[in-house]
Amino acid sequence: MASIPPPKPHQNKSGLNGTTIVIIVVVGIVLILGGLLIGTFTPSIFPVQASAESQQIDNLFHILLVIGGVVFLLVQGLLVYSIWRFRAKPGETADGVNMHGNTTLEIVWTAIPAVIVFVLTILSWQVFNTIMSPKDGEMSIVANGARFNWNFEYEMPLSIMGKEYDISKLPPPIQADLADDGLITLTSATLYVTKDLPVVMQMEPADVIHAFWIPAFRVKQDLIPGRITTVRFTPTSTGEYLIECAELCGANHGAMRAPVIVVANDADLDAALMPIMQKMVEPPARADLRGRELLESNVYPCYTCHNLADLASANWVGNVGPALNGVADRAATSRSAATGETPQEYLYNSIHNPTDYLVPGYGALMPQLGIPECQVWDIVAYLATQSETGEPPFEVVPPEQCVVTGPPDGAEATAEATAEATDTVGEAAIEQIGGAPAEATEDPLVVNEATAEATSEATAEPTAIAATVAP
Ligand code: HEC
Ligand SMILES: [Cu+2]
Repeated sequence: MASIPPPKPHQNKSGLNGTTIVIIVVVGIVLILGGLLIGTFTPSIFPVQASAESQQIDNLFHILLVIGGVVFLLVQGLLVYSIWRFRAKPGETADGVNMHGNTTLEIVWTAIPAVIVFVLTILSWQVFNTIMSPKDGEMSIVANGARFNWNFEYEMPLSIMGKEYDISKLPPPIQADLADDGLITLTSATLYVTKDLPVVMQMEPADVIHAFWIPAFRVKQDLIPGRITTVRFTPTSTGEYLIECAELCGANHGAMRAPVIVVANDADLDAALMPIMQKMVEPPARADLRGRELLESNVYPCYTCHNLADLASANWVGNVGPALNGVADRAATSRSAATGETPQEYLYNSIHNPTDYLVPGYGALMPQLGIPECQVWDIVAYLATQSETGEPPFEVVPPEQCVVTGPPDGAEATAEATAEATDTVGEAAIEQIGGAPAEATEDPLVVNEATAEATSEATAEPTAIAATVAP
């Protein structure tokens, strides 16, 4: 039993001889050169650098790659060497040598990584601080993430329209928005930013955790329910890049992408945002057309969950929620029967309080998006047209504050004309009343005045038309 003597403890040689020192130095040089090679060539597979931050982050990452490369080669090298040098000889079955350890070695391999980690902490902290410190003249943008899209809110002056408006004739919600700070909040499905203009972006999700990620800017930050998170970046090259969601957030997470377009200067930014503001200050007179425009703009994530043939060209092909084809007929029959609501109440609530009533077979996936009330009514007016016949099976009567009392006949003429003309209301109205000067088509307010004049002679009883506003 006790016939096998315990293995003799291994004796450490004290001191290193000349050959060992040469080998250590040579191996060290090879490792560092290898790390530099890895650190130099790996960045060639990175995305382009399109922001000031991307340069700082890549520089830091370059250092990490060199250090990581050295450690990788050292560990893998020792592994391969040990497999070759210490493998069992044929017929050798005894245990290996019993090592009791080497205090010097342990101190060295603890101290070196500690110093490396300490230095990296300081460098990372510096880069993080530089990126997150407020910049002079930075532009403030709000980003909203919801399964499964992004939108971006800007505060812009009316002057980007490049023409004069009679503020008292603008849609009432726009007047209210202008009254506090002289700026209009507009929402875009594309993120527009200006080259060399620092951006500070504040973000909050409507539902679950998402992550805002622009690979070309090296910017990545989670959106956390109930909390506002911030990112800062300064674009440095014009062009179009991609925003992605980097947090698995549900069935259509892979589609949660949006373009970010870096324009050359302020004038280009104004020009990019102008069409969005135009839809707000010169909205179609008909609520259903405003609703359609809103849904078509893909500012809200509806299209990523719902399918709707009428908006197929605007990418309405989602299948997380029920298809909205014929939703007006359902609202008027089975849905109002199931909920005890009027069809318009049902549609309103299905958007505003989506989980109050769940369509049979579907879970509580639809978020409360906080869409302004009058916009919801515009969407309801549009959804009411989604019936078998194409005619609304019920009338949508929005509440008082979403209705503007317009001039009687002119309003109707305008509305009818708009039904035919698919583009601008103004032009159609001019055709309808006839004889307005050509340049008037440029300015909807002139059109409105012309319409009012034409109708002041008419004697038909006044009709209220819904004249609320897009975003
Ligand atoms: C994250 C996915 C998701 C998004 C985004 C979403 N919905 Fe829904 N929607 C659903 C689901 C799931 C249901 C069925 C369950 C329910 O009734 O809430 C539904 C139900 C509906 C219904 C009721 C349909 C019926 O047959 O009665 C309407 C109307 C509707 N959504 C409109 C919209 C509109 C408009 C938007 C954008 C403002 C939108 N949804 C955004 C998932 C979504
Ligand atoms: Cu997401």
